[in-house]
Amino acid sequence: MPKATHFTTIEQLEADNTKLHENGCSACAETYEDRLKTQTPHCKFGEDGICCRNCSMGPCRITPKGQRGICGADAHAIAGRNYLRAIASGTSSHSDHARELLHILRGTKPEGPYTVKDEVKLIELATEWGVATEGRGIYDIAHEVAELGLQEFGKADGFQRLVSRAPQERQDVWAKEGIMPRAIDREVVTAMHMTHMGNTADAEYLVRQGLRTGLSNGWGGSMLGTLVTDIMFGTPSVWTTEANLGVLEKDMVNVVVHGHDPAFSEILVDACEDKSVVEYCRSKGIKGINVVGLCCTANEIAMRHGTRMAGNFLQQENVILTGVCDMMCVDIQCIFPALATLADCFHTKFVTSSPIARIPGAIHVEFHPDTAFEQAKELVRSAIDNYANRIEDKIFIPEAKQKATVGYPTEQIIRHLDNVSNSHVASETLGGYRGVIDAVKSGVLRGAVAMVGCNNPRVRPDYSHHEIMRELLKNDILVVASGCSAQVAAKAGLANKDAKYICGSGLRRVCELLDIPPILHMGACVDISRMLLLAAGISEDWGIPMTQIPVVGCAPEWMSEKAVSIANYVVSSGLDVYLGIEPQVKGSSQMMELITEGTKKIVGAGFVINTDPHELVKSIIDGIEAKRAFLGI
Ligand code: BF8
Ligand code: SF4
Repeated sequence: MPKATHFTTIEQLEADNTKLHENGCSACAETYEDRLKTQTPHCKFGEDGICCRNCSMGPCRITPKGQRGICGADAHAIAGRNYLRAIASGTSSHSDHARELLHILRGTKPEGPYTVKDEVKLIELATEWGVATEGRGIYDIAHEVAELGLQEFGKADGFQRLVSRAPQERQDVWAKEGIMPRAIDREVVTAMHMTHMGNTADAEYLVRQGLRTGLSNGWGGSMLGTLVTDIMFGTPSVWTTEANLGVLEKDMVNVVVHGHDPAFSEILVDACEDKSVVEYCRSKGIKGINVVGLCCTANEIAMRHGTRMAGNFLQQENVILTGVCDMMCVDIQCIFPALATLADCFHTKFVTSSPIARIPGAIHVEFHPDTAFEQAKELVRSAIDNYANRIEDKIFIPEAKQKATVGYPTEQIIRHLDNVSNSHVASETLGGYRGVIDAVKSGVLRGAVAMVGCNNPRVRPDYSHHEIMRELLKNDILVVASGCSAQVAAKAGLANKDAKYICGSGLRRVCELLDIPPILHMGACVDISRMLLLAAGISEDWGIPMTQIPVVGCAPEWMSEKAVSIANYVVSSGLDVYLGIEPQVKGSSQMMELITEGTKKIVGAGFVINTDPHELVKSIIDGIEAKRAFLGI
């Protein structure tokens, strides 16, 4: 068994963080820790979700003496409307990301820069959608599939096509409850319309539209995003890589890609490997180019190239504070506007690329599909030129990094299960998820948890993820992880095959047999759609509804509106979601009841909220055991 020191503790991560902060202070830089002080305590009305500025009679807020806004909206209406608007925004973000990718797929051509890499996945999707494939060129098919995918956003009639991938039981529930997702834009627009002054004031109907809007993300936008990414850049496979700030190199040009859009990061990774660019780097006497990822982009490129991961959300400033980030290139979502000013305190070139995310002080280079590769090479050359501008006194690279095995989309999980024969854990009948289901039925595995979401300075960053994951592993509960949660696992050394040594004996046996780490890295936040398909596959192979499988979701430090949308589609899909940060609806007793208990009556699942990670993980384990007891296993 490896020593405890084999894993990186939260205390070690925090010590590095403190040193980096000091490094920043000496460079007159300000970070989120400084700004947090000026924003604490937070506005109570905002925290409770009971301020409204949906019209200019307001803003209105609910107080003991003012129980209604000027129009008469009460706390429930106001909190419900704010909540639904968050879901609409989160759904827009994931879905617009997918839409951009579909536009690129529509323009793919054999000579690139964007091509079709996974033809099998394209043909599968084309067949599912009734697109003729016989005797047609692959690009012809890709363009028609892209066209149909784009129609999922604005079609006048019908529901999301990918809903047909959900178990029939779920589809029946959604149809019966009137929450079957229509066109994605339609659901978002309806949510915005419902929350306009003078429309819905009944919290239940706001929550119902939240479920429907979330579904248009999970079984629509996000799933489309994942599929199209796989088609254009390849379905991920297993890679061993490294994670944490120690992946930055003192004697190499560090190019950091940050954000979410793989169409951007893939091209940059290619540009960093381009022969002429590498030669240019050597001509300057520099050892090489070190391209690393941040946030969800890190997950995307790690799973397709083995690219190393510099960190998650709250580490984005730390990357610049090391003093060796020669260029940070960002696209969309979760990018601190603070990075532009922070970069000015160091030598870092901070480059934005998307018209959706313009930031004052940044160098803006708008990428165009046809010229993307040339633009990317130009940027990397400019990063190489910038290497000479480093300021020696400001350099501090924490040493901490851990090995991580990443890249487990559903296809990989099935492949691993199929590779096992005559096992003690899996049944004789292999194929699909039978092996894992038998392991759960026999109790070797107790269940599985999808660990997702961000880190958040409202709590001790990364701590909740860390504590919860370790406890789950000890209790023979398999973890699948995505987004910033997956990176906590990677940084801590828990996405490493050696992490089996801290697992319970059952999970350890499964890891040994399948040759997997106990935390399966499934990708970025859009890839939570992969988790939906995993849960759907387990439910169908088992022959029980999704609400009954001992699988739940957990977002212990969520912060973004995307996370609110995700939580809604996971719950709508029948899986309980455990939250460690309270949704901003606390000022409404009705809303609190609706999101925890009310949705159980609609979709059979709800939120469990607890800000103490140890209590939260206990309730997760109890929840899984209750599901097992119901099944009599
Ligand atoms: O989509 S987990 S902080 S990086 S929102 Fe953002 Fe949260 Fe990280 Fe990716 Ni997801
Ligand atoms: Fe106030 Fe009603 Fe206007 Fe909201 S919609 S700001 S509660 S008057």
